Amino acid sequence: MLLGNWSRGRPADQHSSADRVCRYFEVIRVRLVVVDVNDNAPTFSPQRVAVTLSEQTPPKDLFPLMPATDVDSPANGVAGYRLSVLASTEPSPWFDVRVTNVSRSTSTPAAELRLVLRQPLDRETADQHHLRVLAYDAGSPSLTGTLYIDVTVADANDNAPEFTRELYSTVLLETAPRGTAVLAVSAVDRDAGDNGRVSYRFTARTQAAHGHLFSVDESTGDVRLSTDARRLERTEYVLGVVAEDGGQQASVTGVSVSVVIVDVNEHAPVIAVNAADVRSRPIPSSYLISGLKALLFEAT
Ligand SMILES: [Ca+2]
Ligand SMILES: [Ca+2]
Ligand SMILES: [Ca+2]
Ligand SMILES: [Ca+2]
Repeated sequence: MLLGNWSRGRPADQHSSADRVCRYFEVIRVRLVVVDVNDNAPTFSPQRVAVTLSEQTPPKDLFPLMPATDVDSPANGVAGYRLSVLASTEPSPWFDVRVTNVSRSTSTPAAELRLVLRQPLDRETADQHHLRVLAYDAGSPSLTGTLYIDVTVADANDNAPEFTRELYSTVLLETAPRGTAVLAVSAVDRDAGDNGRVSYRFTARTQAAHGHLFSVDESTGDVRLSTDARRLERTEYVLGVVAEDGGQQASVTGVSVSVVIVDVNEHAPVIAVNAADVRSRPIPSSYLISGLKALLFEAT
């Protein structure tokens, strides 16, 4: 929009003789003022950024963003920013944007724009956050520009392995041979990569006391007999098993495994009868029955 005013030069009769040739002309000074209208929206460059943050990043100001620019006058320039979740347009519980060092002297009033973490992240809850930052100007109607932010949450070793049971127990027949699978323990770690890779071992005490009788598979958690069960001297063994993740600062969790050794009925009853007594005289059936001696025993 153009606004203007104008002014005439000196009257012709006051001009010098040299000016008389121009007597039929007048000098008009025109001052034009261009009045800005809001015909430009705020613009981000780039329009999409990717940010990777550890899930242990403390909440505070972080990650500077390039503020939007608006080539209109400050009156129609950038007025503010709004951050929302991309999918729902709702505010994000984790992120916000903050403008600092605002200056109205240029067409880019926001000197600094920062992505702000409002609360701790948890990769196991959400490993990606897709955000939208809307820059709006002060014009009427207001125009907007959009910045897309893709946040990837990097894993930290913030979970210890968890066994699927609080206590494992089983029974083992005394006839079980060496190599028999006693049972399998299992633990789950919610972290990713090495932080979530679980390995198993006996506690130092169990390894020292019973490591020659039982073994635990490092990767599967299978507990096996390392000898024939007949060579076991106790009727019950309590083994301490540890699950450990592969993080640089490993987390460990322990569990008890109870193994009870049970007898096996390997020997049939033995009946002892005095055959001579049976042949020498008639015996009532009731006597015969009462004279039988049955002995049930088991080898030890
Ligand atoms: Ca504008
Ligand atoms: Ca976590
Ligand atoms: Ca872990
Ligand atoms: Ca984690």
